Order: sequence, then C-alpha cells, then structure tokens
Amino acid sequence: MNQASLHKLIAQKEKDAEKLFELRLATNLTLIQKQFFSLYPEEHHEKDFQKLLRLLPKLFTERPDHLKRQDLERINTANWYQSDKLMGMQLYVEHFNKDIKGLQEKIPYFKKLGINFLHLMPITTRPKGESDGGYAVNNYLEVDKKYGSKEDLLELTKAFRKNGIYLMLDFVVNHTSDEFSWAKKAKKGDKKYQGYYYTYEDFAIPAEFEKTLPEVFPETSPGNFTYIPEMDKWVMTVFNSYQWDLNYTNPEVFLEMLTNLVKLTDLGVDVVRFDALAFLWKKIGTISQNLPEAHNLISLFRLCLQAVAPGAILLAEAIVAPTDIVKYFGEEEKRGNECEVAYNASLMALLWNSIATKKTQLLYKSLMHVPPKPKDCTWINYIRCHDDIGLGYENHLIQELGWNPEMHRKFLLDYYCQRLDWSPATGLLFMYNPKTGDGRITGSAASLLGLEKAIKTKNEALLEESVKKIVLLHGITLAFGGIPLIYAGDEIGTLNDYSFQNDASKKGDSRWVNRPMQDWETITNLDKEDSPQSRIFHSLQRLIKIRKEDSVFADHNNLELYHTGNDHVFSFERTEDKKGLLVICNFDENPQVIDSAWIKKLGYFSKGEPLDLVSDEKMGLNSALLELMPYQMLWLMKS
Ligand code: OTU
Repeated sequence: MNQASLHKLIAQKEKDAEKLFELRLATNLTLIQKQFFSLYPEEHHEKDFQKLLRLLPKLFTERPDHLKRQDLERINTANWYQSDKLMGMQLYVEHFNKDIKGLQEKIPYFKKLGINFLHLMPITTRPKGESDGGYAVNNYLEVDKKYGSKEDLLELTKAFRKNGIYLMLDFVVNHTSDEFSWAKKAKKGDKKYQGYYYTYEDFAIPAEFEKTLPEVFPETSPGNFTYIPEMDKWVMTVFNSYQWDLNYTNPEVFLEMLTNLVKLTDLGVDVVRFDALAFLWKKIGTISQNLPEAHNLISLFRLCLQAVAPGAILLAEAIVAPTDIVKYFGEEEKRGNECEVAYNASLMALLWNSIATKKTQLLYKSLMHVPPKPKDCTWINYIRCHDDIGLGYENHLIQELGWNPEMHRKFLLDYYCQRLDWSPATGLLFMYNPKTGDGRITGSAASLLGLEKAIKTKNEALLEESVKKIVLLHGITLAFGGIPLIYAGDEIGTLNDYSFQNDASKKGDSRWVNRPMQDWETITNLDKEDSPQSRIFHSLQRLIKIRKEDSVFADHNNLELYHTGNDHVFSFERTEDKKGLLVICNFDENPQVIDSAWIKKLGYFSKGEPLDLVSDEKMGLNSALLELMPYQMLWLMKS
C-alpha cells in the first residue's frame, strides 16, 4: 500500500471511530441530561450543561488512537472482567520493587504466579509528610518523582498490554490534598476555588453537619471539619484534616473531575478505582454516605466515560453495608449504569468472622440477604486489602443467631487484636472509638491467620493450621466468581511489618502494618526449599492455574449456596451448562463430617467418583458421610 492510500485508510478509520462516538453519546444523552439536571437544576445550569456537551467531543478527540481501537475491540467482545483467566494483585510500587521501572522488571514474577491484573496504589504527587499513602492527591495525573516519570508509566502500560496484564489505578474522587492547586488558591482567598470545597465562615453549618456525620478516622482526625487560618474559614475534611472534600454541588467541580478521569484512562488505565465513592454527596441531617445524589453523580460520570472511553470500566470502593454495596452497580431498572465492578467487602468481612468463630451461619445468612448483582457486573473477591478490616455485619442477622451484636464485635476485635491468649491471630486495632465501641482490624493475612505466632512460638501444629487457613481463604476468593485480588506478599505468607511505628508520618495509622515490603529473598528461595512460604506460594500458584483452565470459574452469574447441615462447613456450587464445580470448606480446627446424599443428588457421582481439583484425587464415597479434615477445601468437578 502506498503512503497516500494508507493515509486515506487511517482517515477513514478515524471518521468511523468518531461516528461511533457520536452514536454512543446520542444513546446516553437523554440519561446524561437527566442525571445532570437532577443534580444541577436546569433553570440555573443550562449553560453548564452546554459546557459538558462541548467538553465530551473534545475529550474524545484527545484520546489516543490505540486506546480508541482497544475501546472498539472491547465493546465487541464478551466482558473481559468476568473471565476465569483473570487473577489480580494489589501493591504499593515503593514496597514492591522500588519504582515503576522496578515493577516492570518483575513482569516475569507475575507470570510465574499467574497474575494478570494489577492494582497499583496511588503513584501521583502528594504532600511530603503525611499523605494517607497517596490518597491525599496533589495532582491527578502527574507521577510522583519517587516512582519515576510519566514516560515510565506509559512504558509500563505498554508492556502490560503486550503481556496481557490489566491495570487498575485509583481516582480519589471524593477529596484532594490541601496542597492541590485548587486548595492552594482557595487558601489565598480565591472565591472561585473556595467554592470547589465545602468552606464556611463560621462553625454554624459545620455544627449542623456534625450532628449526624460519623467519623472515619476518629483517633487521628476527629470531627469532619478543619479550620484553615490562611483563609479564616472552616473546610470539610471527612477523612484526614489534610484531605479536603470536593464540593460536587458545584458543576464546575464535576466538569474538571470528569476531565481528570478521562485523562487518567488516556494513560492506558483499564479499571478506575472510584475511591470512597459512597461519600460523594453531603447533606445536613444525614450520615452523608450512599445518598441518592451520590448515585446520580456516579452514574453521570459513568455515562460520560462510556461515551468517550467505553473500554475503561469503574470499580466501586464502597465499604458499606451489603445491601448498599450492590446499589453501586446501578439502579434496578438501569443496571450497570454505575460501576461494572465492586469490592465484595461483605464476603471479605464474613470470612474473617468465620475464621474467628469457626462457624459459617453468619456467612450464609448474610450472603443470602444480599440482593443479586446485575449480570454484566462482577465482584472483586479478596480477603484483605491495604486498608483495615471493618466489622460491617448487619446487626439483625447477628441477633437472629442469638448473639449480641456489640459483644460479638468486641469478641472479634479481641480475637484478632491480641487480647485473647488462646487466639492465634496477631493483628492490631485500628481507629478504636471509645465513644461507640467501634474498631477495625489491621494485619497481614498470614499474621491474622496465625503464622506469625506459630513461627515465634515454634508451634508446628499451629504452623500447619495457619498455612491451611491462608490457602483456604484465598481458595474461596478464586472460586467464588469475579476477579480474585491478592495483596502482594500474602502469596508467600508475609508477616506484619511493624517498622511504621518508627516513622513519624505513619505511626498514627496502623494500616501500615499490613503493607509490608515484598520479600525478594524469600521469593528467590521458593523453589529451593520446603518452607511454609514456599508451600503457600506453590499451593496458590496451582489453584490459580486450575482456575484459568476451566470456564466454570468465570462469572456467569452461576453461584448457588448449599447448606450442609454442619455449622462449620461452607459450600457453594458454580455451574455452566452441564458443568459443575462444588466447593466445600471446613472452617473448623477439627475434622468435620457432612451427609453426602445431596452431593450425589446434584449429580457429582453420575459418571463415577468426582475429582477434587485441590488434592488432585478422586473422591471416594463409600459411606453416607463425607469427612473433611481441619480447614480442608474441596473443589469437586462434575464431569
Ligand atoms: C479509601 O478507604 C482508601 O482505600 C483508603 O486507603 C483511604 O485512606 C481513604 O479512602 C481516603 O482516601 O476509610 O479506612 O468505604 O472505608 O472509602 C478506609 C468507606 C477508608 C471507607 C473507605 C476508605
């Protein structure tokens, strides 16, 4: 092909892409308009809406061509995020291998373990001292020097695409740091930018808010407002005092943040993690979480992004009550209009409850209570992340079990935070609020599951048990349907890192205990020695491989819970056409027995003994009973 016809072809392709953009915009326009005017009433904001209409084509034009092509490919194929082939890992770049370049060098490690989806913790510029691990944002797009340059990031996303690795980055949509350019101008008295935040001359309105607003970080950042002497005003700071809440009642804020969002996806980000999105709208007299306006705003972001960059998807970081989480997938009648993916925080918290109580009733009760998710949406299944573990269970369900919710939560805090001699867990308490008795838990998976104590006390039996628990919990996230996400280091049983206690900018925040450095020395020896670390790694590596070999693991909205009649056991089935995978887990330290007639009834023996993928052994069933070893997990395949 000669130059001239090549140019013609490219020009034609660009025209086609533009037509498709216009079509997408036309499809979403009625809804965009509806959501926009629901937040910013038409009689005052017609002009702002016109601004949005001019902004969208501009953002589309600026989107890189290779991403436009990828967008079209993704629209025309099945939802990649529901695939059985996905396996995620979350990490701090500086705790993993120094910087972005260092991370890129470790692609072979990801391949070895089977990781092909990465959530990197914030890498953009932030204040020097405390910055909430980068969740206090100085700029949404500028890479912080300590991680490298923008070029390094573009190199990385290119290398990821070449290796089939998806990238998730945060969009800290609820707040900026107090050093963000808008905050700086606000401090200097610029009225326009004071209006980008919730700023008040005196404490009258803040006092009204405080009547019903809970506290997110009561120990280190009590209250929800901070006095800023430079501007002689109060500003809303729901999280830390240096994180200023953005005022989305101002449409300018929405328009600027939409631009930041699209630009972030233009860097090659596949999944945007909408941080703390439950907090996006504030209203006096409410807890200012999960408000209908927050949903409208998220939907507005989504509908616009879908028109401009349809290949990028959103993850809801809503660590809220189970029935509230599913709402971030979108409303019943227009499902999928908000986020495609959400953290399965309910499953996460419930698994920790089951480990501590060695029982599964609350797990069943709560999961059955959660409304079904939309079929085009999926979960991120994880056992812990970089944050704390909150005890977000529904009180009435705890009560139904005959337990007292307050006493039960106190027991869990005691169990995990070293207040019970017999407990194997070595976690720390996070943000204990004596006013309410609420508290959360921090710790690495291995430390919370007993490995730290086992190693310190040289207790072989405890060590065995803890390795099994680590594999069990991760195994459930691999089989449950959705994207499994492992925290870097947990794959080799990394213990708590107490060094944060010596760092002035970190010591008030015990979440740092569960953000350890990646231990490359241990990783070098994984294949050479038989250590608990290598056993955990090889077990998980194997399970990940198994997951990718059968599409029954993909999220086809095919999950069924089964009661086994034994309160220590958890069982669920995944099906796809005639195929079936039956997962059975024992949460007890003793062997447990279940009746097996129902397994036969489900058809698992119709072609002889089923294979247990975990042990790679056929499961003999001579008696009417099935015995499960302590913390054993079965993955039975229906042939
Ligand atoms: C998120 O978490 C991030 O994951 C945290 O690392 C940040 O500190 C925070 O936002 C502020 O940017 O309070 O303890 O769902 O649980 O959004 C974690 C509500 C947090 C919160 C969650 C928040």
